[in-house]
Amino acid sequence: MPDRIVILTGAGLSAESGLGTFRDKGGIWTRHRIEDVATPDAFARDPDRVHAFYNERRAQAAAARPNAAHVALARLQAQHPGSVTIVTQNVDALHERAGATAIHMHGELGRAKCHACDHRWPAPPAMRHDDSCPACDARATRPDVVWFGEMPYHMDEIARHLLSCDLFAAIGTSGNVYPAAGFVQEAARAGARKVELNLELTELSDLFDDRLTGPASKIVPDWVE
Ligand code: BJW
Repeated sequence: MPDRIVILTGAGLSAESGLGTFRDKGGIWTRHRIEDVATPDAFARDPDRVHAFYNERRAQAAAARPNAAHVALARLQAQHPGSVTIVTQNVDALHERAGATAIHMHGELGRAKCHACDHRWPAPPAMRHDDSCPACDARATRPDVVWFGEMPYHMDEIARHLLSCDLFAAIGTSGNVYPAAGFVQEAARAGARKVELNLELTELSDLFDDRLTGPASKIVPDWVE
């Protein structure tokens, strides 16, 4: 078992928990335009529409349960304390509910953020943009998620982990969105072995040393064993 493992997870990990992916057939971005719900401009133009989109997804995520892949990753992390860093692009809390800790680079559905002062706090099940901020009282509440054009969270911490890892795994992510799509190359520069676990090959597959294809609930537990 390598000393330092970084695992990047994406929407495919939670697909079998019933949460839709973004770019697969029937995915979220085939039903909603990114420009309408996932940019700062969309929020400025029509905050009610953006909140309706995220309130629905928050309810779906609350009803979902971790699947065998989340459980296997939590077990791996528990068996190797301090060695396994999970970086997730997912805004659900399924890693935590399986017992793991994860770095949420694209934020969390379960948190709210003040557009005026950047204060962040646990989100109510249904949020409105005129809910007031507990820190500054401004009525400018938004979901604490990272939209296109915004800086993902914890980038310095993630870069440190990538620069010192021996093994990098990307699970259930299409590799369409940067900076996460560039992590495999950062891990390569660190001399890490790279493995991709996905339902199918992706545009980035050639950058990996090993490729495991199949549903996450099957291939992740098998890989962790
Ligand atoms: C299964 C499975 C099963 C299915 N088992 N597998 C060039 C041109 C123009 C713009 C850019 C550019 N290069 C970079 C940019 C900027 C932009 C970007 O990347 N655009 C691209 C479209 C090109 N990026 C940004 O704006 C980011 N910020 C930024 O870059 O700041 C500057 C910066 C630079 C460098 C360092 C630091 C900062 C922000 C991106 C924010 C993305 N936000 C979203 C929404 C989050 C909130 C929400 O959830 O609503 O994040 S978009 C969406 O995509 C979400 C996801 O986290 C993200 C990635 O999607 P993911 O997880 O890969 O899902 P899918 O659906 O794409 O793929 C699912 C995969 O699962 C598939 O491969 C399936 O095969 C597989 N699968 N079922 C296993 N059962």
